[in-house]
Amino acid sequence: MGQTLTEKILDDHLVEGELEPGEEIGIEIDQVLTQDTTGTMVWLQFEALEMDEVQTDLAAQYCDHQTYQFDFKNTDDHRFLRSAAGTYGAYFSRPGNGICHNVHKENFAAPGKTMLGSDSHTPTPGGLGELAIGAGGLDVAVAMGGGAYFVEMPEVVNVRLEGELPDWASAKDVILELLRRLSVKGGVGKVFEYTGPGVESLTVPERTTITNMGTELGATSSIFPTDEQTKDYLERQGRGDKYVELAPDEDAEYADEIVVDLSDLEPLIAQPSMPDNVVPVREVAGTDVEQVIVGSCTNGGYEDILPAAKMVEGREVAKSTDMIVAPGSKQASELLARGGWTAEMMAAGVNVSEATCGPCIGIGHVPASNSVSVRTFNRNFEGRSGIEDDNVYLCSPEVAAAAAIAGEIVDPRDLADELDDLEAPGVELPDKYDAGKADIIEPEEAIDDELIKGPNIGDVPLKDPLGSDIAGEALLKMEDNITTDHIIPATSDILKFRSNIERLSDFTLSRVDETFADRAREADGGLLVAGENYGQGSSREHAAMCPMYLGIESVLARSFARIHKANLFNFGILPLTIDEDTYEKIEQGDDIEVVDDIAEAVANGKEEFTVRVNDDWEATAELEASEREREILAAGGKLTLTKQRHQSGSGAAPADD
Ligand code: MIC
Ligand code: SF4
Repeated sequence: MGQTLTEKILDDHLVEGELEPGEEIGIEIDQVLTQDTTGTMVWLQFEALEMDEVQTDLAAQYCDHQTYQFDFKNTDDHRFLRSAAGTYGAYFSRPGNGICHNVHKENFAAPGKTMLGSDSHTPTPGGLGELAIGAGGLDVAVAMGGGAYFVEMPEVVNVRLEGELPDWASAKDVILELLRRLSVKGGVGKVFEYTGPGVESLTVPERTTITNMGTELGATSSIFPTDEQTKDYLERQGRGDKYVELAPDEDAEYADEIVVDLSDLEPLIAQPSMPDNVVPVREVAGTDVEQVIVGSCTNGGYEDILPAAKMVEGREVAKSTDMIVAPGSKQASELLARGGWTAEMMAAGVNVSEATCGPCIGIGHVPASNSVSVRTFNRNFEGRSGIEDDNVYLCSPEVAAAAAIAGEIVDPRDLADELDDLEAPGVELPDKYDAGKADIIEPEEAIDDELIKGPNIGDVPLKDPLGSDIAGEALLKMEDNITTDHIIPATSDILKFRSNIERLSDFTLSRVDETFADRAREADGGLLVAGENYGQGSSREHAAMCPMYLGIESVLARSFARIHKANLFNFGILPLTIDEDTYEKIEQGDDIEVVDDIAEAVANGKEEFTVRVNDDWEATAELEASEREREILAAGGKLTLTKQRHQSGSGAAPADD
């Protein structure tokens, strides 16, 4: 039987297990990516593991989320990250050089390689045939130390693309269409592999928009084969030597097939406040728009901003609407400036920002109260923009620019009918991505050779080994699709404590219940109860670390998002799955006891646990965990376990993890 492209790359990197869907596999990692808000913990953990040097072919540290450095704590974090990259041998991308996924795509992404990144949109370079996976920081630290990465072998789904995109439909509409059909849970445990005749019509930047936002489906990764488009893109980036031809076997078998006829697509938009709340733009046309932002790792490239710039050229943004362009990278900014496009946008009334994630997580350009913001981003979770009860819509740069011109949501096809000189801008790549590299510090150019820690940089918290009892109050009962933005929000006032778990934990679940952290401290721990897809969204391990710090011992949920579940294991929190009846019956404030000698049961491979509620009724909860995950839980977390092994010399380092 032939192999899918995903299986081929995994096979080439396999160090443990078999490529059977659902089985745990260990793979070797070639490249590692970290960014400023997760990176500090990555390096603190790397330090705690007593590693000397990065062991992967390449590691890159980006500073992209909080580049405005509102607080010295952010600047201290950036300085620490530069010192860590220098000390341990990673590339360092300076604040303002751009978003990790964009800068990585431009400079390092390579077909056929594996990558692990401490950011959920790490799968972006799948658009160039790299198999890239998002993970918690500790998994990234271990991989950087040469350890294998362990993940459940995903099902590989064939997304067969047919036809070609019509005018005004874009790559964003491909992924919005998949979200419309499959929902934010539709990709859990899956890799989406794109095939079919429609692939060749899509440029690499269009492909990376799709692979980037595969994360919103909950997917483990997304990948395209390589072809002339890939070669062409790499050559224009001056990296033609990295090209490798990659394709699935003709008789490859997929777990499922989804057909998308590109020629049937029309401009789509995700309504507040979930990326899968997708409708045709025409359905919400006429909605007043106060703010439009073009940018982010999904649509912040040169090729994304150029269409918007062409649309506003020679016109004015509606007086009732602010339009902001936040490029995904300095390369994009520089090319737009050299091409005269920045001046055109400025003349049209666009506010051109530095290259940053910023507004995507509520850092700058927070929308006004009761207003609508239309963005080319990938997430519109409630409150993420920096204001509760926000109304954020997600769409393509063309739909965003149309909204900025009209001051209201409008299908660009209808706007083009109205304004007879508005033409579909199409997709255009520059002849050469000729831009400076001054903001990348190579390992050989390192400025520092020891870690520089500011006063806000704390220690990595450790948990005691798993005990025999887990009992306590159900401190919070939550609904379906709780995001890590709910668990630990990312806005500026909170983000500055990412390197200081003691302070950060004060904000745990504050978006769901402001009293939570105080109650958890008072109760000296307890349990959490949640619906489906608990922990979707960001990879931030802080969403497990902070509850652990507050004494949370177990989460009872209908189902878990992949990265968050791994993070719960890594920080020694027992993730138990419950059925719908149990979920419905448990109430916040109930006393819950997991009946059993937990440490022994976990170590012995027990899958079903009895949960006793209020000493009154009982239900069954399941632990779906590999042997490795059980060991991690028993030890009180992955850092403790890895350190123990390191010290005892028992096959030592993370490589054997
Ligand atoms: C996000 O988009 O939510 C982030 C901010 O990039 C996160 C990383 C983080 O929380 O630092 C992600 O996607 O993993
Ligand atoms: Fe940055 Fe937003 Fe992309 Fe996360 S989703 S990496 S915050 S641009």
